[in-house]
Amino acid sequence: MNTSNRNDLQPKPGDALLIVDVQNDFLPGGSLAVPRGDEVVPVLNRYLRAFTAQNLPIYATRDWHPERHCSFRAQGGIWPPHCVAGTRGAEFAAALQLPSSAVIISKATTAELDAYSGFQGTNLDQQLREAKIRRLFIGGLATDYCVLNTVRDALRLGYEVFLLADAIRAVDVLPGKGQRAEQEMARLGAQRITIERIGV
Ligand code: VGL
Ligand code: ZN
Repeated sequence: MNTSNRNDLQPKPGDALLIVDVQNDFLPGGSLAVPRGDEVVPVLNRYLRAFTAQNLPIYATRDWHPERHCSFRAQGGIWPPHCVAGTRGAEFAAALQLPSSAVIISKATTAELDAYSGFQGTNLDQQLREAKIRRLFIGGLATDYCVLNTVRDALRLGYEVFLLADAIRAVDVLPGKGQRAEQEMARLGAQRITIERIGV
């Protein structure tokens, strides 16, 4: 570990934490379980504490599908049914310590459209602009789908992006997909960090 970097990235005004889809269906035991997806929760709780301690805003996206969503196999999609709005599987992980002030962004809420990015079909960009956010600290599930697409859009929209490398996990339907997604995000300009940089 590069200890010279320890503590050099204290979150400051203009920063926000963006947590992607840490929902029961993406955790072990869920209908679209991400291997070791539960491991992101305690790490994200540390990022959450760092941001709440500085009174900085927290955004949490959630996959929030109707019952017969186009991404489900029965509708010709590639996924088992998951994150159906209002079900237990769509709830945030119980152990994730989201403050009541967290802004929840629901996505892919209509039957005909899928959205892997938290910016797609939502007002997330508008809300971040109104809150004068310029740097986004992004972690959650899954590295190779919703994290990748959210990071890609964030960079395209001009945000500085820190990818929380210790708080992401991949579905990895094909081996190596998670690693390739991480390489792609770095190539596009996302900066990989771990919790030590934040100093908590
Ligand atoms: C996701 C597959 C299907 C994700 C959402 O949150 O990464 N993956 N829907
Ligand atoms: Zn989905």
